[in-house]
Amino acid sequence: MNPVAETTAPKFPPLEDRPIKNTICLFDVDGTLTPARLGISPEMLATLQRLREKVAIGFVGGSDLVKQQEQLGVLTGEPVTGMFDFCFSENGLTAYKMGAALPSNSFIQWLGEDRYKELVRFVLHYIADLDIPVKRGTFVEFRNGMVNVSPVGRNASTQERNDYQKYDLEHKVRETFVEKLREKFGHLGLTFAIGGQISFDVFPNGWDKTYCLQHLEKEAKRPGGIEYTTVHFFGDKTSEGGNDYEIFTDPRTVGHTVVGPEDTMKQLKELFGV
Ligand code: M1P
Repeated sequence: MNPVAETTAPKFPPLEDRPIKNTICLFDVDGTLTPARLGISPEMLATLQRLREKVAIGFVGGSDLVKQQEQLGVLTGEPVTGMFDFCFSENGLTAYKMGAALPSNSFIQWLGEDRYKELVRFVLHYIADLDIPVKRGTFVEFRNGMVNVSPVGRNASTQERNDYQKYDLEHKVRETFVEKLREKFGHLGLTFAIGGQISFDVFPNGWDKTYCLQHLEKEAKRPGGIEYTTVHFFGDKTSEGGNDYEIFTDPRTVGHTVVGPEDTMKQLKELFGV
């Protein structure tokens, strides 16, 4: 299913007619709406549909739209851009509002080819020299808005991911790697964020999840646009160093820490009765 395919007629009230019109709920994806890298559950889907009757909803994830489509659209096959009012892939560098694309940005444009090559050369040498129990493939994933680096490789199976995560926690592989990168490349204005199970993300300072908030600010300035005076954010990696930390602590949001999708649903029930 093409995630940007035209969506069917809206089943939800237009944004300006939502009962709690100036409120939006933004969700991290992995560990918040879905188990890490897995699909959304029918219960979560139904909860989001009930919530969307009341407030605007959006997701903000580090992965690209194709991966979010796989995870969030798995049950219905519906384009994910039709399932949420706002879709912020790659932290909002690729963004959609009501199924229509908003202006995008890119990492390589910002960094330039030469500095990018220097970074990748260092990363691949470092991984080649790492002695860890298992290595698979795709150690560097080049994305529109960031580079994702994984010592075990993104081709690891679910079991290999879980095993690596345990190993990493004990041996601080990613933590040490990131410290080295900060020393060597910190002057370029890059952020290194450990978010998921097996990797970390590298992107320009400020291109964390707070990046997506500028789309909401632009929406408020648009003639007839809605000003979201309350922006709830739900995420599972909200501690310092986690990839939800910046948006969670941003003064423009009301942050909620969740321990997994079940907890997200529990908190939504308490807050909005859905
Ligand atoms: O959303 C959290 C992270 O999810 C994935 O991480 P991992 O593969 O390590 O579990 C990646 O998509 C990463 O970019 C993202 O930050």
